[in-house]
Amino acid sequence: MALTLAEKILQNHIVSCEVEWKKGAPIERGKDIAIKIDQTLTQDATGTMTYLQFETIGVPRVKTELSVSYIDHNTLQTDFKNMDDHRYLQSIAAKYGLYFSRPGNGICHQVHIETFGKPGKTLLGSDSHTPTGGGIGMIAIGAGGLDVAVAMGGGAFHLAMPKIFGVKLTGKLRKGVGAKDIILEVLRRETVKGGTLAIYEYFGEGVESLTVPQRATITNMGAELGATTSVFPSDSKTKKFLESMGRGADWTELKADEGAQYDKLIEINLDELGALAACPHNPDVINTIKSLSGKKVTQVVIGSCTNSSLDDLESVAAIVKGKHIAPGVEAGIAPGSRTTLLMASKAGILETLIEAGFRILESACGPCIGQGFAPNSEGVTLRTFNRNFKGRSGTADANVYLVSPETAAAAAVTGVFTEAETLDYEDPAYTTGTRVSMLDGQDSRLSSQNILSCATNKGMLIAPLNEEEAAKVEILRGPNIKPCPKCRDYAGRLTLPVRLKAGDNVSTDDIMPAGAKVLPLRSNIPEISKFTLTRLDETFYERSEKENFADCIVVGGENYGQGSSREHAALGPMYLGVRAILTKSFARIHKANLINYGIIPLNFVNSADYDKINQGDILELTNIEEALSTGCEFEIKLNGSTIKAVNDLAPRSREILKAGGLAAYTRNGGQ
Ligand code: MIC
Ligand code: SF4
Repeated sequence: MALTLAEKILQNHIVSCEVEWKKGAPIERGKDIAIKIDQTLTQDATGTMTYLQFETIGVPRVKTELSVSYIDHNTLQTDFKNMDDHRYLQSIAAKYGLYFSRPGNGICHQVHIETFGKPGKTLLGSDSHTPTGGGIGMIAIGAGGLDVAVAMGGGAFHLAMPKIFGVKLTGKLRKGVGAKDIILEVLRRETVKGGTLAIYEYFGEGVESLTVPQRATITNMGAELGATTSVFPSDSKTKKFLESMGRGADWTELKADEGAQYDKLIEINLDELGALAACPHNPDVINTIKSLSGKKVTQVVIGSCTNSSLDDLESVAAIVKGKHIAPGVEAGIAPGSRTTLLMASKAGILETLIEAGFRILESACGPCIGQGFAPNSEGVTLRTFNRNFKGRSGTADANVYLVSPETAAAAAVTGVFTEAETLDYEDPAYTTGTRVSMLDGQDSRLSSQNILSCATNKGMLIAPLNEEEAAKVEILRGPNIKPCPKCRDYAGRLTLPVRLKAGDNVSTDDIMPAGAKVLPLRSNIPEISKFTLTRLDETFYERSEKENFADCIVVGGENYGQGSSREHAALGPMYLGVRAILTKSFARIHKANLINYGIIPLNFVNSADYDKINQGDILELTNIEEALSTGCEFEIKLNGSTIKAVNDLAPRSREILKAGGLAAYTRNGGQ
């Protein structure tokens, strides 16, 4: 039977499955599968909670082939807290056999693909943009920190067998149109919830024309589709990329079987694609740059794990060369990794950017997570990032547009939305009519010797210690690092007031904001819980405190919990008493995090019931015990009438809820 590439990699890693399956035959979609995880990654903002949990598992050393702890989010150090976290994470890496990527080495996803990613392997990361690794043919999945901790301890990762959607690319991108425009086009068609419980697999002749960094832009932002992950084949381009990085031996060829069937087919002709933008305030509010052209821009920021590769910097440099940032615009650029920065410096790209007036930012998440470079009030900011949720930039009334580096560069020099392809400029990457990456090692812009010397300069990466040395390491804990709180005890029946009723597309930034003020509290749940749901209701914490943090429920609309993998968006509500969340639908990672922390995720059988509920109403969950034991629908009483909620929980998820969360379930011997 012909299989898709995604299914082949998954099948190579399956350790158990809810239904019977035979290798080589398709697995029923939606059924719980458990896969072996080869590699893990964490970043500092989710990492501290991950390792606090990992410490409680009690294994002396990580059991994966490779685990890496990155510092890239909390690098704005305004007091002791962030650096204390860095030191804690470094000591953990030393003790438990992980690589440690020091602050300044770059954004986890960019560094991982350059340094560690391998075609055909599985990667689980405590960051929603982990699917970046799909750009080199990995099955790379974002998850909550507790799931990553379990994987580091040797446990399998459980997920619902995804549907596999095929994206067939034909043609070639025109100069001035970016890989970002491809994923924006997919978002336009599919929306932020179109990819729930699905993998997007790219194929077709158009794939061959895309460089590895371009592919990684697409798989990175597949997270915004709500997808489990996205994947590209591993071909000759992948081989050249890995060779440039000094890792040719890590390459294997991978592609779908001839005649593989997809659960859905999307076709995009790259010849016809123009520049696009995701408009305020959601990544699927797509418009053409043509229709926005002439609109004034006040800020441009290039960077983030989506668009900060050498290819991206080169595209920008080509457009701004010999020009200057327009007077009404502030512009910043953050190379995604120190390796990229070094290469950009050797290739003369950095010089062009400095001459054009860019402010060169640290190789870190920075403005993408609201740490610096906040726009002006009511500002119009063009960013090459992947998320534009209201307030995430640090300015509540700013208008954030997500665009390609090409569009960002064109706006930076003209001061208005401009289609890059309407500008007259030379791009050395396009001399042959298709983009050739310097990382393909094919041309003279940067010698392969120079590329290799940058790629192999690894002083900012600390390798794991041997077991003897590791045993001597002392874990360093700053005063802001507090243990992860315990889940509330399981109850078979609950009477819950509706403490908040929210609308559609509530993001994890709404549930637990990031930004310079809140991020340093990621290791301290009692403190960070004070910011729970403040974006939607500033009184949420105060009201919870007034109720003595009594049990309660939150009601939401479609796609509740989209965005980040941060478990803090489950931990904060849990700490304040939220026992269940009733919505029209959930985003995948958030739903898994809720289950891991003992919060029951409920979906209306009939969405119209949403309108019957008001904030302050009392909902009685009368049959929790029966629903979790048998899998029957949940019954919720409201003023004498019954509302039904779907029970689509896998048997293992139901057991986790009954145990009072994943930590307790694992302690009791659950797999
Ligand atoms: C994000 O882009 O929202 C983050 C910050 O990288 C998060 C992780 C976090 O909240 O720490 C993510 O995407 O998972
Ligand atoms: Fe960092 Fe932004 Fe990427 Fe999240 S989306 S990992 S904050 S760069």
